[in-house]
Amino acid sequence: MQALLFVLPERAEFPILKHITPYCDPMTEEAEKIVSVIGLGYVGLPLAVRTKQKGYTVIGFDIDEKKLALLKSGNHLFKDGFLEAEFAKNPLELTSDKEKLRVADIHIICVPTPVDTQHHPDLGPVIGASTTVAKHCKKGALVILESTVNPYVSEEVVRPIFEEHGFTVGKDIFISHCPERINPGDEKWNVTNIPRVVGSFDDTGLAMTLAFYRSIVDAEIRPMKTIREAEAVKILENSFRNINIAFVNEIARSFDRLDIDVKDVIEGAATKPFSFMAHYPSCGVGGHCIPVDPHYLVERAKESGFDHEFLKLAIKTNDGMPAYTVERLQDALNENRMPMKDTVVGILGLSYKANVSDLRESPSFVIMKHLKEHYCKIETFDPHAPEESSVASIEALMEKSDALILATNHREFVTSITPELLKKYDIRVIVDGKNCLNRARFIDADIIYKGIGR
Ligand code: SAJ
Repeated sequence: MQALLFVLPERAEFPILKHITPYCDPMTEEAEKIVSVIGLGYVGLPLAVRTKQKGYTVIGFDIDEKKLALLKSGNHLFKDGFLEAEFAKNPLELTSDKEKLRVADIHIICVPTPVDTQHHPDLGPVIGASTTVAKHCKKGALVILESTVNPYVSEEVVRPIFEEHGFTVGKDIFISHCPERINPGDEKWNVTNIPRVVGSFDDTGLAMTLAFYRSIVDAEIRPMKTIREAEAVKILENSFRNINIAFVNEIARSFDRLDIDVKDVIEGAATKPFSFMAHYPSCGVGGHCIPVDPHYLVERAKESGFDHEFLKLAIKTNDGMPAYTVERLQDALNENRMPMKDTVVGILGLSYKANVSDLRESPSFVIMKHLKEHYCKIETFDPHAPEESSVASIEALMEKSDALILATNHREFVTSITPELLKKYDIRVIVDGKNCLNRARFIDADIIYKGIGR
């Protein structure tokens, strides 16, 4: 069992921390640590397993009984190398019983933070989980929010919930923020080795949180001066990615008119070993992070009287890529003297990114909306989402399709979508929404190939 000693952060920028004792655990120094993880999704489950692996007693809490039943049967829905290796070896106490949370010394909230149809942040899950913990946690406990939120949520939303339940932050409850950084499908970076940032309302909470993450993560755990800074780090890193993708999406649309292959140019620019970071154009930006997180900042900044014009333009640029992909199809069909109306378009890929089964905010569905507006007929196949596919294989899709849009660069498609296969099914038009195919081979085979920026 892991005994947790709290040590002061080494960083000089925190002189104030030097004035508190080297040991600041308001509980007992040698106390065993019981950790609850609230929300067992792609963030919470690996965190719970890693925490168990490092010797803690872990309570895995979720409100989804179906998910709990799946986990209790030894299965999960996440493509995560660490989970594949460690899930079975580190059994968790899995429950939806809130009473079981009372024994925990540390509660970690890992619930979704989606946006609604108006792109307003939906903090319902965060409020629900915080209220559950506030109603069922002991005095002296540490509460860590990992869900991605905009600056001020911890102080304007989470903290008041605990105060309304009789807690005094910094005295008998400690609240911190450690934004999650899980990258689904990433075989290299996972919960064990991704550096983290931590912010808290007070020095004790900061020291406790640093000590916990330093006991489970083999990477830098960086203390931030305030909890707002920690919230802002995650929003900044994902907004950075959003605007850089938007930039290359705009470049791609320009290069399509200039007959320049944007993928070659980006790879050329990437030979510069400094001051350049490659991002790639595509049929759209999906997932639960990149298209979503920037809205948190835009909406909160608006309340403070600041309008993120540049960030909003980037979001708008990315949101326009599915429609642009359909325009590329229309150009290709025109070249082949085919109408859009009643043409059967085969969509290769429903997931929002390669080699995962996650459909959230996937551009594929926006592409389909636009195709329907042009009275196209649609067939779909995604090997990672067979239940949502209209056919059961690539060949079945080819059989039914007059033209193709590759919307997700799953490894299965990169290897098997060839000019020979299209010829076999008499398909002469393909739009490569992820620029992942060999353009020259298709053109040499007299197939009308359109990429995004190539
Ligand atoms: N995409 C592009 N061009 C790019 C990169 C991505 O169009 O150059 C598209 C993808 O196809 C996808 C969407 O953007 O539809 C998001 O892709 P992503 O690779 O950013 O994947 P996510 O959404 O899983 O982002 C996660 C994020 N991790 C966390 O929020 C903890 C993000 O911060 C990471 O930077 C990202 O993984 C990553 O680097 O892979």
